[in-house]
Amino acid sequence: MRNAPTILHLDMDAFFASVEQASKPSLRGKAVVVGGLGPRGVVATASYEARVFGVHSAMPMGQARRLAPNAAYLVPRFGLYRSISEQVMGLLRGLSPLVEPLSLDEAFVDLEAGAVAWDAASAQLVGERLRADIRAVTGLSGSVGLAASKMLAKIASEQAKPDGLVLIEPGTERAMLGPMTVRTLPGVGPATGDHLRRAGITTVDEIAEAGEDELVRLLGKAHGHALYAMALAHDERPVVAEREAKSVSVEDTYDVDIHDRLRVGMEVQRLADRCVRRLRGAGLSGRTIVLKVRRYDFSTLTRSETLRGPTDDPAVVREAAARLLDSVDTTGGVRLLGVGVTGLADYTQEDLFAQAAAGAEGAAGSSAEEDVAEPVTEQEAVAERRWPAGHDVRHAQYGHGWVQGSGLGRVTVRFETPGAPGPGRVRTFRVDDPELEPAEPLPLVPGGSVDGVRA
Ligand code: DCP
Ligand code: MG
Repeated sequence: MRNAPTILHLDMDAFFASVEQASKPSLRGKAVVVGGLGPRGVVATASYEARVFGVHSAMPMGQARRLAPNAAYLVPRFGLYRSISEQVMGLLRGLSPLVEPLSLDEAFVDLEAGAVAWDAASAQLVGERLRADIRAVTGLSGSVGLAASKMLAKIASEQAKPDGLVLIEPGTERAMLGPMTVRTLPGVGPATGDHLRRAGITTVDEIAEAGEDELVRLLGKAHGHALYAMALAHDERPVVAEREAKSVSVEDTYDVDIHDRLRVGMEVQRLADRCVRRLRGAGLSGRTIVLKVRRYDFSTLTRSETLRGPTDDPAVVREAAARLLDSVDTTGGVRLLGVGVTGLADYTQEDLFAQAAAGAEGAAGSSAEEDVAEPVTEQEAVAERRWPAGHDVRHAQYGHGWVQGSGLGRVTVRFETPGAPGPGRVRTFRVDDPELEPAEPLPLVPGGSVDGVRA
């Protein structure tokens, strides 16, 4: 491990919700929940004001509404989030060639490789300047962690939240980690935490005391070893800019089309196992499971499901692939099948046991995008699709605004734009008002660009 805190981890604060607050002046300082608004919708994220009520990511939307009935409920605008993410990642790439994005709002940066920092003082300066630049370019706040390893940099940014910076001085890592709960370590979620607690292990120090053999006995070889090393603050993983493999996949073409549904199912299970062997062989795990089916007439379909966190568990991949297959019509026969895993990470971030359990119940969570709005009546459905809550509109007379809500043939719009000093006026229209039309998002910062934005 290096001896200077020159690995930086950035994580934007309440990312989707902060973007919505920045673009809608009336929502600043308010409880905002972004996610799927249909009956099976889940929370993608909640503003810090909404978190006070207990609302958090991955919670069913109905529960969020019970906890925070007065919050603003908005449908995600992924195009806008992606374009802001690109601005942020651009700033990071200005610091170093070694930038490793983990998601839209999170990345590691190796500052030493960029020759912008070599010790604690220079790293701290770079981190503070980065936070200021992010605010200037996007209008948003991000939290920064600085440490000598990826694991600790990520723990530091978590401690820095919201809107802060934490630097862990090399040499102080073990003393700092020791009294912390095991849940601080990557890969330890509620279920793994429970499992360890039943064995009398609740703190990081207790993992170190239990010893490696005991950890392996409790959690299996791969995860036992990994967790023990992390408890000792050993983490040599380098920041990697471009993953060699963006996905791991396997496929088979059949000489004779397979007609038997059972046989198709068995082939998919076999491919899932092979895919996981490759994944594990490369020391990777991934978040999105992809099924590919080429039918007798050469029509090719891909279906994917995104889990809450990366997995390398064969049972989870097999179950996801089977669920995906359920949605594909194979009458007529198939000539090719494939299973792949994308969204790769080099360790399993989410709770290992919980994920297997969720997978088994079929609750692994499809992406929020798919869960958006499933309203009751045909007419309502059309209105909801055309006027999703939170999306931008333009009115011929009143200008740019966003949908506050729709129903019963009406759509309510608040006319306000990102730079405005205060909340804008609200007006209600018929859903088929010819003067009202969907619009593209505006830049969050005056003069900023939202090139290529498709919300
Ligand atoms: N996200 C999601 N579903 C989840 C978790 C996150 O769709 N289960 C999305 C919404 C978040 C974004 O990814 O805004 C970033 O995830 P984070 O875990 O970093 O959460 P936030 O940025 O929202 O909050 P924090 O301030 O805790 O980082
Ligand atoms: Mg974040």
